[in-house]
Amino acid sequence: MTTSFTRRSLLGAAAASATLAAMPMRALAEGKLRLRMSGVNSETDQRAIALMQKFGPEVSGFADFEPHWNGTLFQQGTELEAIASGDLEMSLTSAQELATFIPEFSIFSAGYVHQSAAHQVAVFNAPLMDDFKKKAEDTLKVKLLTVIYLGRRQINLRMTKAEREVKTPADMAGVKLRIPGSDAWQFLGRALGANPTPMAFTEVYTALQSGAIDGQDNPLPTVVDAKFYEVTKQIVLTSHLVDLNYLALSLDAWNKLTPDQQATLQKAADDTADFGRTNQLKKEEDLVAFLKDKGLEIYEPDVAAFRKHVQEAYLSSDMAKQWPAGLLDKINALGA
Ligand code: KDO
Repeated sequence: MTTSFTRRSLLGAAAASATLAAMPMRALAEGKLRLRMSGVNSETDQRAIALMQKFGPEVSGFADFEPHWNGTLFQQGTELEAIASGDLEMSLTSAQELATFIPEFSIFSAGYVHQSAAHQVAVFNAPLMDDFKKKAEDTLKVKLLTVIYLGRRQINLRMTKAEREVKTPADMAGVKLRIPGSDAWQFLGRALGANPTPMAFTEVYTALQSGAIDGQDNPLPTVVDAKFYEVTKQIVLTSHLVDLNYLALSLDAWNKLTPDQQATLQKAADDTADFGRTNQLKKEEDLVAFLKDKGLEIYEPDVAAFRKHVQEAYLSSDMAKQWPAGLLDKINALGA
């Protein structure tokens, strides 16, 4: 079960860290800025590889990048609280997590809104994003450095296609689909027609193996990096969410840097995002053959039916009422 935390506890921690930020700059004078990062992904994940090959070396003149993968430092969903309390400096946060504190972020987590990796970049760099970045800084003391391409999420089931063929959302009725714990994520699971089951990422493999869940959804590279293909039988190519993370940095850490160091760190983040995106896109192309070789059945459902059902669910939801007027049109206009 994902460990959730209350808005109050997070904001209390942010206030505490604000006093820390007032401390003299001796921390930087004595040594390099410590940048602890926690992620639940594996070290073979393209995001981890890009961060270790690009970000770490590019900031090494003034900062020590300390990645901790596989959820070994903090559990999924607790990283933002850890950053606010000064126990962590970086994470791969998501629009779904941010929406827990800033509800309008849910628009960036809605199924079938982002159209491609390039669309994600255009949206993140557009003026429409400025207010969202400021709210993350004001509310959570977190600076969103760049957008990281996670991939197109697909439905991945334990059952064989003969046992459960999925053509439309109606075919997902009763399927216990694991999806992360926040409300925005659970909404997506219901919009797909499934019975969403909240669970931390690090528990998914065992739950698939034991049959505690019927399936999960993630991009193909994650299915391989987390070895979900060993305990599942089919992949339904819904591409229901062109998913992303935001590379999040403690604002207190950012404010300890000189303008030149900030510019170097920002470039390191953008280089990391570009490198990781290119490699993740290539992996997505290559892995269909790999997964078929592993015996999984991979096929396209009626994607139009999924898109229609998911978009109608979002547009008629209370969640959409929290989206600033006209924002969805602006996002769509930036697409292909
Ligand atoms: C997941 O838990 O399904 C998810 O894909 C959610 C993402 O936001 C991100 O946390 C990801 O897991 C991890 O980085 C593991 O790939």
